[in-house]
Amino acid sequence: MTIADQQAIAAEEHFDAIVVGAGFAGMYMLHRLRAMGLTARVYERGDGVGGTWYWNRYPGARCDLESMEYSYSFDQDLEQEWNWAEKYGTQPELLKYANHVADRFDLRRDIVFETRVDSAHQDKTSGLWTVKTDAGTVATATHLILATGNLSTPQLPKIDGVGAFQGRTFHTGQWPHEGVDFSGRRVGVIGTGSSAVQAIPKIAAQAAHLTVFQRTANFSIPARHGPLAAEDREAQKARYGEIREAAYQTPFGIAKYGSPTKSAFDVSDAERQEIYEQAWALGGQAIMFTFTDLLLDAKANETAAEFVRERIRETVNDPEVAELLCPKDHPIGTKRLCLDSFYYETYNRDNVSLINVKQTPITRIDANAVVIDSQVYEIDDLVLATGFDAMTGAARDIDIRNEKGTSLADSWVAGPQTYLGLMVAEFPNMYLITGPQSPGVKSQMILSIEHHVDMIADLIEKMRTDGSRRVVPANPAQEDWVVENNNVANMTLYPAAASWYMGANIPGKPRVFMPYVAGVKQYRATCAEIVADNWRGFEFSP
Ligand code: NA7
Repeated sequence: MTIADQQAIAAEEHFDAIVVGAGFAGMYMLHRLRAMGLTARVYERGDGVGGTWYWNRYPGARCDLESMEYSYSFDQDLEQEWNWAEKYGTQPELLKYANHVADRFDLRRDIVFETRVDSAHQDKTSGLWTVKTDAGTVATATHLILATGNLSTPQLPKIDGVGAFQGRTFHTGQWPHEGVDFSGRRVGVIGTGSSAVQAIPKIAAQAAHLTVFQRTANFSIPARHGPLAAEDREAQKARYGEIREAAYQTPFGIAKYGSPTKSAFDVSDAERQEIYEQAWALGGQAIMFTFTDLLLDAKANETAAEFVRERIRETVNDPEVAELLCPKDHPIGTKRLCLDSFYYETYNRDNVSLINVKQTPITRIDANAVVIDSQVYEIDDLVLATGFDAMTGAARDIDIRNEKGTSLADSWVAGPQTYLGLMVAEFPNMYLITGPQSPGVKSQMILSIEHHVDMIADLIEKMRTDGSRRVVPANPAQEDWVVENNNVANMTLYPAAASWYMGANIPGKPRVFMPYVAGVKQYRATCAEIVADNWRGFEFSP
């Protein structure tokens, strides 16, 4: 240990809990810890709260769940006093909401901004976590809580020359706060996931020319968003408790869409078409909630997939472009379903071209162009809508070592292993909020965040009551949960897609299906049963 290290450690502060990240998860966690009378410190990379909604400021960024549901439920006054202006919150509106929550609950005084956590090492004698940051600070804590987000580590594509581009380069997940003016510019967008699908219509409306480089066509459904009428909002507020309760009883934690009751083949072709037409007219995720077997049976799925392809063919004037935009290599809903506003219509504009990079990938990026074989596409600006090292990237980026010196990255080398997506065997007193093998990304995120935060608070409370200082999941319980997670996934069509749920978007990342997809209702019931059985699978010690 150097003298500087010794001085730093001598000056260190101690907290009951250190929370990494001040997005929606970190903020609510801090609020709960404080209410329990515990000391807590939150470290946040950005200079403000909001996580996803702090970083993803690209044009058109908005939530793909309706804001009346995608919002905190933990405080009824907060629910009643906040007025969402639009059906699907825009990024600025969601960020404003996050800031409102931070102010309302006076959260900022325990959040250290513009500070990245570099390492968290657990002492083998005391069991305390020592957390070091890029600001050179050192602090210890009894509990380490990773509220680091599932889509928070932007992925730069491994394309030759990407760093040598001389124009402006933007990643959708690290968008400049002052915004970007594309007027008169030739813009290239790489990627056609949710971020690109939202950004492309906006960029096309401004740029001189937009070239979209598509590797995988994605299914996108019109969001049909618009202002949220005051009477609609107030009617929902009047029955907010009921809406939240209904959400818990659904697979995806979304009350708006009730659980379907029929198979796609329980109805005639004409009836099925009519049901899809209605869902299409409603927009949003509705189509995926029409039949019970859309994510279980390939033939059932294909009926919905083909319905959407037909809408694409109807919308896009050039039949070749339309065909290129029709997803054919994965069942609908097995990659994150995109919601859009005039995405397919954008390809009817004279200033937009679509380039297929599936069979022939981008060869390289030059100082002023994207090059594919001998084709040179000159651009002024490059937008990388290339996604994230999802679900495990942020936790793996921190040098986390348990009391034996084993790193989390090493123990997850073959894919993440967790108990309930909440804790990791052999990593005592370390908690994940909506970690892999929990419903998180396959649910209304804020609902799942609140569930996990409440469970972590309950665990810590139980330890206080019992006089335990250490909790860790037992290995067999974790192994069983990992097997259960895989078994559930293998009963569905999800593993059929090369998605970020599978780690497939990151070269070299193990292909393991990460979210728990038996649904929110099932997951909550399992957790409640485990807790009632005296936290079965968790080991507590003094
Ligand atoms: P996604 O959904 O991971 O999309 C990334 C896109 O970038 C996707 O179309 C990728 O194609 C494409 N991509 C990535 N690397 C390359 C290279 N090298 N060449 C060409 N194309 C590439 O990220 P988003 O930001 O859109 O959305 C993330 C989540 O945020 C979303 O699901 C919502 O939950 C919100 P691929 O499909 O891998 O072939």
